Amino acid sequence: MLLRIDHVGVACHNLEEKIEFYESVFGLTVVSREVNEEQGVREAMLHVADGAQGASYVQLLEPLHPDTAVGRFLAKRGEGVHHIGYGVADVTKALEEIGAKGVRLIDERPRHGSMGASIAFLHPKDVGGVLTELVETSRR
Ligand code: V0V
Ligand code: CO
Repeated sequence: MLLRIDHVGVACHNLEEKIEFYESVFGLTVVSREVNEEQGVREAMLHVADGAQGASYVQLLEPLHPDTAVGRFLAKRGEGVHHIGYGVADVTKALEEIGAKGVRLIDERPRHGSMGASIAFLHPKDVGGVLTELVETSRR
């Protein structure tokens, strides 16, 4: 069901500073920057690699307000890995299958994600403490 790691989401206080860090230390390149009001984030995707099943990225996330998912995470835990995003062929189908196994779905239906993807989150409490995102990419 999981095709690849699409992205690792990293929570940070200052997006521009973290982009500079990833560019200068790892030589990564920003391929997309978006504000996603629904998710409460300003985010950037940095391309890491291309694989047979598609590309993988680091997603840097800055909260739009303290009272958002990433804002609360930063206040509680500080900067660091926030979620893992796995590529799936069909996010609606994956949600059905995973939900049927008793895993709590944060999103019952797909939401708008970075670069035109359809995304949905699974509750970290049911995934061993890992906030897990399913990503159906619009890139083919
Ligand atoms: C919270 N918890 C986490 C966590 N965030 N555990 C692991 N990883 C995380 N990132 C734990 C937290 O420590 C609490 O456990 C418990 O879950 C409830 O958290 P809370 O402090 O009450 O925080 P809430 O109200 O923010 O709820 C947590 C959830 C929320 C996961 C339900 O953050 C959420 O709905 N996230 C999904 C949306 C999201 O994260 N969007 C931003 C990325 P204890 O302390 O009670 O044990 S947007 C994105 O990735 C996009 C657009 C994209 O990829 O394209
Ligand atoms: Co993400």
